[in-house]
Amino acid sequence: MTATRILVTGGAGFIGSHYVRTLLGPHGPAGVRITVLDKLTYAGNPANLDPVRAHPGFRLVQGDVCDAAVVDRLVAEHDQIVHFAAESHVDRSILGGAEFVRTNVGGTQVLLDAALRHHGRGRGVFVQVSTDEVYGSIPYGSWPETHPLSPSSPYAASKAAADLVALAHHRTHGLDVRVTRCSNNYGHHHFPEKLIPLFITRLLEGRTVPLYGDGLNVRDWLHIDDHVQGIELVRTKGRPGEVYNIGGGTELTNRELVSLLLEACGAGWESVEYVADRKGHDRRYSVDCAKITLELGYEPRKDFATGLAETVSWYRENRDWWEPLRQRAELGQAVR
Ligand code: NAD
Ligand code: TDX
Repeated sequence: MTATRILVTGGAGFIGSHYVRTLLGPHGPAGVRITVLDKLTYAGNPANLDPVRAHPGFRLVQGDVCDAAVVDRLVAEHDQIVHFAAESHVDRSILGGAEFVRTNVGGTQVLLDAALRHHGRGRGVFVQVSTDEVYGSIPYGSWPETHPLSPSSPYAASKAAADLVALAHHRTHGLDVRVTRCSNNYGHHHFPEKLIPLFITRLLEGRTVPLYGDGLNVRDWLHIDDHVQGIELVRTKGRPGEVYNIGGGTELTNRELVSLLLEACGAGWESVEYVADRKGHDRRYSVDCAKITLELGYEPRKDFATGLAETVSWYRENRDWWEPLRQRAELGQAVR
């Protein structure tokens, strides 16, 4: 059997590294070789890949997805692309959108150009890992994949633009592009700038946590195992040119989530500071997952209470991982 050679961009980040560890782990598919292309920005951490470093099918290349020469050489050597690399934090995009457009839109275009040259029509698979945030906010109900895009933050707008550019390469050139749009992920190795890891690490240090606005914004929290499961179904069984929502986690207001985090970390509501709201803060996200469920057999497996308890334990036991990241992670009041 010939190996499937997969180029994973952004594979040193939170979700990308979990994808790589899963595929090259004991329960991963046979015959897969993976090259990670990662710029190792503040969010990229080569230590996230330590468990697979000795795997014969693994390679890490430090490089930028906007660097056409590096991308061209790597795409030529691979059969498929799973594209995670992105600037991913909404608050940073409010401080400045340029890097988000450069990486998230420009980098995707560079990869698509190389895929056209080396894979072309009917060959290769290009999985564009996107987000539920491209749809904007929804007060009730859930978005199907056909819902018009209405992103609020510069981050979400850059992801929406990248999705459209990628899908256009399917329609125009027949490139096998498949887009996934997932809800909020949680789990271990999550950079401590996002709500769950920021709050856990601050509470473990006995500090206060900043809750934006009235704390009634709603998110659907999905464990990284289930996101990876969804991406794998799309990579291996999805259809070219299609978009697949991934979600079906646990829908909570931020206040409900914070209450669970306080309990898990042994802190009380006196540790919570209500701070000014995020600009353009989306009230609620909710994806309709009927398509991936019916077509590909997707079903989220990780129970939220178990997943959250495991996540808090991981941060308790892995201070060496997050303590050096604290300064890079905390943006302070500037973003609000
Ligand atoms: P992350 O910020 O933890 O990781 C991003 C990775 O991309 C890092 O390793 C970083 O070094 C790398 N990177 C950034 N710019 C690069 C460049 N120019 N060239 C090469 N590498 C570069 O992000 P994450 O949370 O793991 O998200 C991964 C993907 O999943 C993103 O595309 C994001 O939009 C999407 N997504 C995230 C979530 C979530 O809840 N975190 C939900 C849905 C979709
Ligand atoms: O300090 C905080 N206080 C707070 O109240 C932070 C960092 C966040 N929040 C709120 C804002 C959101 O309502 O918590 C909620 C979750 O915030 P984030 O963790 O920043 O996630 P979100 O903005 O929902 O975006 C995430 O999910 C979709 C990821 O960061 C994106 O990359 C992904 O596409």
